[in-house]
Amino acid sequence: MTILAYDLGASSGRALLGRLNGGKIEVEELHRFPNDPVQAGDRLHWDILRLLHELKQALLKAKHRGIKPSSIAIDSWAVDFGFIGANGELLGNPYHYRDRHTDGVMEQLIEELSATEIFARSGIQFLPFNTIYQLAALKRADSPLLREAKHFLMIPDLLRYFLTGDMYNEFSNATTTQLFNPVEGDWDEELLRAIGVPRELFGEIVQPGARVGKLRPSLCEELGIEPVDVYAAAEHDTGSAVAAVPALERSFAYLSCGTWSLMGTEVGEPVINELAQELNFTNEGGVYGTYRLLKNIMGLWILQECRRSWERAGNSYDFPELVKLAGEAKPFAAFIDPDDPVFLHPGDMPARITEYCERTGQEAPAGAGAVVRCVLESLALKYRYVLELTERLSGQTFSGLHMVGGGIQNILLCQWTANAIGKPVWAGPVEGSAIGNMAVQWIASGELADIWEARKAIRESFPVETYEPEGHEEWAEAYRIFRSTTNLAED
Ligand code: ADP
Ligand code: LRH
Repeated sequence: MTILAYDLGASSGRALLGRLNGGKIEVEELHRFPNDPVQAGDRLHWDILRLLHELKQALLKAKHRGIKPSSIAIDSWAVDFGFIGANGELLGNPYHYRDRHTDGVMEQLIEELSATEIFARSGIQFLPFNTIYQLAALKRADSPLLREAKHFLMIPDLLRYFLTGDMYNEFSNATTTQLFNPVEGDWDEELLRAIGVPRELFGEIVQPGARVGKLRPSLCEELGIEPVDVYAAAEHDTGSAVAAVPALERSFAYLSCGTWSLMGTEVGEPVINELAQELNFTNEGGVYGTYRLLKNIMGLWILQECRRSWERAGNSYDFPELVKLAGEAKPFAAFIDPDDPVFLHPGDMPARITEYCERTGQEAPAGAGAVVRCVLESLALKYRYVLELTERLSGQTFSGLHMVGGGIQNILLCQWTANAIGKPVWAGPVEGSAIGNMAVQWIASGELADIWEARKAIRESFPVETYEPEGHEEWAEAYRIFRSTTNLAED
């Protein structure tokens, strides 16, 4: 039996086939496609219909190979959404969370409601692009979309609706809106009232593993395929990635390392207290009643944008080339705080790194190798900072760090992370989100008993590379300089 997982990352989308053979998982990439946002006038959008087209291309590729998946599920990045109107059609084109229409809205809402109230109701970290601020921005701009909207669907909900014709809001992604109340277990009516968005737009919330329809007859006819069951996975990609962490113990720390770096631990209950709010940690809903106590770190996005800038200037590098150049550059020459707001929006990242260094009294890195080294070392050091906060907040001490996602192909980043945290890094699997997506499908169909059996199967099926920490003294000294240069608060 073959299953199909769609994983839409901010850097690319992919469709993977999965098979379970005697407890071993086999995964094969069926289709990979770009996921380039589109700037249209002043607005930055996702190319949602192109993504739907690519989902269909994957179904056609499977058909041409004589493969009929027994089930399908989709996961993607969090927070973004589309609206469906009275006639069942998509209204407008979903905004990209890096669009600037939310500028200043989080601050306004905090002023109106207080951060304590918002955090107590949602348990979600304050990020300026959270759905709540996107919706508030649309309301404040008197968006015609909001006036006409009848249903709110997040990106995977929306694509799933296109595939099946059925509308559901999936739980893990719903929690990332900052409009879901984990204590009450439903959409938070007070927060919705405060932003002036009608409760009626928000539908039934289904858990990862729910069967949420079948491919709709018109689609089957269009592609010449048979109907297939569609499940809800943990449709937030980070939820799926953490489901795929091949941990052996219940207490573990992870870093989901892709466009974003998401670092934290899995907990049984959301941690909603003063310290969590002060440290700006989040409690995102996970699989089978778990929550992810974690913090967003800007991640390899900075490198992706550097690469795009250099490409525009006529210098194309692939990631392995950039890693090689970084390895040859001078160590610990300059540091950035990857989470400085200047790095959030698309743009000329090398120039912003230069500005950051000048602002903080450092000599700016010159040349691609030096820039990449600065980014990767700074990320590794930021990981140490956040890992220590995770330990403090969760009251646990971790013996090492699990890394999953495309970023683990960057062996320098893995090694430097181990060096920075002074603990081993266990890296694997690369396609964490897609594999976590599959795990939920297999648990739903009864082929795997539970998440721990799934994690065991993942551990036995994919190579996990261990990176032992090296260079303790020099990394400890680098951390001290990083902390003072980036002005990061004392723990
Ligand atoms: P997302 O799911 O957010 O799209 P991925 O998990 O696919 O992200 O990770 C993408 C990142 O992985 C890229 O930004 C890049 O830094 C890193 N990466 C991908 N391939 C390689 C490679 N061959 N060598 C080093 N790094 C890589
Ligand atoms: C990672 C991710 C992350 C969110 C961000 C918007 O892909 O889903 O968990 O914070 O995208």
